[in-house]
Amino acid sequence: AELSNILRQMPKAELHMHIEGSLEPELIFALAERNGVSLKYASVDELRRAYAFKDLQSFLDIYYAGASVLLTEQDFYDMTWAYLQRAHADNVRHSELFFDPQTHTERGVDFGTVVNGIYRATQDAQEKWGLSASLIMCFLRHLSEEEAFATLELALPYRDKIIGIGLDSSELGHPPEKFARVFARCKDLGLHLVAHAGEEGPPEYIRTALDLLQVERIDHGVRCLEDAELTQRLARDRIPLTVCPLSNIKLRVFDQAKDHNMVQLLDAGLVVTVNSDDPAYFGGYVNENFLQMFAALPLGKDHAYRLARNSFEASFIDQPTRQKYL
Ligand code: ES4
Ligand code: ZN
Repeated sequence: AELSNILRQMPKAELHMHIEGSLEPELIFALAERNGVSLKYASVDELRRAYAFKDLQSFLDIYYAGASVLLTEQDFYDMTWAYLQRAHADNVRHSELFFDPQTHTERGVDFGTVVNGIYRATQDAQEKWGLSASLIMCFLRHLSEEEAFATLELALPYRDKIIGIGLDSSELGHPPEKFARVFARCKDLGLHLVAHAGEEGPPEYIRTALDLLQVERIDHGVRCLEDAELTQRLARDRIPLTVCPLSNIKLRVFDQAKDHNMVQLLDAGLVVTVNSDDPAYFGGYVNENFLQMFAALPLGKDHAYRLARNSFEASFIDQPTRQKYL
């Protein structure tokens, strides 16, 4: 079969996707209208034209502005349902969704409104397609440790709807150790742990995420190759990297698809997975990430199979279910 068809059709898991990053400009405008929220962009086209990023921060500023239209449980449902339809079309069988509660609670939106809306959409996807989806709550690293602890308190009544904890937003200047105590508390609660590290930040942040936060996966992690000892450790301990190729190009971590270090990461024996990060902002959902990487780099059928297998191995699906996919 044609490689592009294999990539599209193979069952896969998506492990690094910010649900607020799946808000398409059309839905942003529809929700703004429905909720009477005013945007500083006059039209869908004007908003889309603003999607020219020079680095992570320039993206985050627009991403938080986009999320400001989300107010009701139905808004969170509609956003999540739109993503799950796209994921299903890409043959995603399991998805682990990041959400950023602080982006919403800071605007006066109730924590339960956020979780209940997202969660109800995941239940409908399970029922309709057998697509399983679980939620990973992220702390915004530009906010304080105290604010992360307060957010964890808000989450406790919804503990059974959340499988894990992540760390996202501005990486430089906000090293993992800032959140060591709150991550330790989350570990005691039996939550899975992940963190963004080594996207714009140095390999040192990957090491401290492992040693001080005790994370099980690294989100991005592409800068690990600058440190040979760290790379060997990630390979030996089979710590997965949730790599987001189109994100890396849009945020200027790499200039072009052909410059991405995906092949070197795979050759180093790392458990690499392919993910869409913020698909509405970075030019495509998970299959588009696969297609563009495989078009630009010397990758073939065996790599496709390995990346799909890695996505299930690296997932937090319960062990018996995971075994079915491996
Ligand atoms: C993010 Cl690409 C990326 N990095 C860090 N934080 C984020 N939140 C949403 N997308
Ligand atoms: Zn991310």
